[in-house]
Amino acid sequence: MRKCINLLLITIMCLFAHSSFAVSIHFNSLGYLPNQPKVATVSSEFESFQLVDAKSGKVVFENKTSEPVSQSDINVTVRFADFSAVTTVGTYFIKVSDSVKSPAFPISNNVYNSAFYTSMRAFYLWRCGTAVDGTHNGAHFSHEACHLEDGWLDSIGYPNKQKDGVGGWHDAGDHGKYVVNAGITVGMMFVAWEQFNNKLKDYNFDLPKSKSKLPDFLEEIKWETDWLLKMTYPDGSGRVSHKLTRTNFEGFVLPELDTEKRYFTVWSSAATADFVAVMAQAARYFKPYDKAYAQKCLDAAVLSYNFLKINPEDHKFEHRGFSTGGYQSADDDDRIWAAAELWETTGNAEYLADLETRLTNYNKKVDEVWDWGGVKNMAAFCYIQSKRSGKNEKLLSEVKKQAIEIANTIVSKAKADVFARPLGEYYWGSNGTVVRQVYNLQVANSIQPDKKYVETSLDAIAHIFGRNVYGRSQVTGIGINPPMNPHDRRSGGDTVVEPWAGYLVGGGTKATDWQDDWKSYSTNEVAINWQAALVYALAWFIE
Ligand SMILES: [Ca+2]
Ligand SMILES: [Ca+2]
Repeated sequence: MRKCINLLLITIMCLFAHSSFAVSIHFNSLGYLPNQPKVATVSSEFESFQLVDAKSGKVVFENKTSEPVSQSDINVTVRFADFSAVTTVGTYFIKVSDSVKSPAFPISNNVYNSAFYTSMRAFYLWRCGTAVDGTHNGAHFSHEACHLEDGWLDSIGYPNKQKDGVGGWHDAGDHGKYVVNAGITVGMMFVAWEQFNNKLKDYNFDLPKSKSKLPDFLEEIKWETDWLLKMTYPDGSGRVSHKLTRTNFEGFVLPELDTEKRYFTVWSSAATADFVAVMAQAARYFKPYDKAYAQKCLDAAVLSYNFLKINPEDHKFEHRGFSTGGYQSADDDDRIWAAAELWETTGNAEYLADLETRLTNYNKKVDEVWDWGGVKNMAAFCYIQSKRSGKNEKLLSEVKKQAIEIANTIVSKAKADVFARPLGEYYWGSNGTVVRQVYNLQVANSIQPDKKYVETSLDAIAHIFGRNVYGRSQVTGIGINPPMNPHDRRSGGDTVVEPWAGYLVGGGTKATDWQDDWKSYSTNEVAINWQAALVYALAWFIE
């Protein structure tokens, strides 16, 4: 009954939101950086526009919109309103007629800071094995300590035995924990740390008090790496369980109400390789703060790498009655990533040889579209950006060339899309790839700096926060008319109307089929892998 009342309220709020905002104007509702391009997409009937200072009411800029442009996959004809000439910090709105104007937005160097805080803090709110609570815009979210029995070993040959698997983050809209998806998630967050730690090291995410001396950003990642260390088999072999879940998905309840037994499942070589990669990264980035922990991570990475070396076949996850997320993936990309990160951490020639052999064997060394099922880019980009010597110059220049070509393709796709979407296709979770491609663009920019890579990265973020066909933010609690009904068990299971804040939803699986409906797991779920890509993209552009 409570749910019915919530849904009714939400419906009323959505109707109100729709009627109060002009969706004739599709823009980045977070705002714009002063010295970067500023473009909105407007309905084709508007041939001119004004930019108005929200405080004084004065028109600070006016111009014609572009010629009309049509796009068939979303069946729209639109024009562009370009106000890049305005570089003065302030709060503005776009006006296309006496009655049609956008909500106010800032032009400032810190327009991404608050979204970055909230989207990174979302990981804390995903913590399993502990109580969490947080407030966003006056709404309070909390759950009690959960899943303290994690987990049971029956599935891997130890009937009625338990082992400590408490901790980590819930994976997505469900409460399960999956190593393959944790891999790309933590991997992207460590890349953010590698590249932007000057900005991140002093960032405070209001985490619970702890004795740790770690910067908050690393402390939150450690919540996950601590759990990952528990996912190895108890036999000391270095094999890693594919996941820790129930046999089937739980209902739409808060985590502490999900009390059915959860199991360590059988291992897979993809999960084991991703474990190696992430533990090798952890060894690098925790070393300045905690040498003992870094060594523990490195030892775990080497043990599992050596296990994979003597077990070279692609050992798939066997479901054996589990119907929770499959995360089934061929292991070649995971193995090359493992080799890359171990080389970057240790400089050991054996790992470099493994990496270079595998990279040589790929014709396509860099991917345009990628997610948990294909992490080759993590290896290729580590190789490109590593400062270590000894690289095969011919191979390196080929990988760089391909990275540039792919980035140029991404740029051209954004330019061809009326909402500057840099990804030319739609599928489950494609919002995550829209922001993950920012890593492709960052790598290209590091090889051959060009403002088009920076601008397309900002286009990707703008698309997520409102410059899209819906004219709506794709992140709960942030930006214009954000999702209210994500496929998220915490949001569905509590009595708070607003959804848990800061979460990127998966987005349409076709150009116009996104539904803000909790039942639509294929378009409106939340997930750690997409979230990490959002955190990465925003981290580049925070002040
Ligand atoms: Ca894979
Ligand atoms: Ca709720």
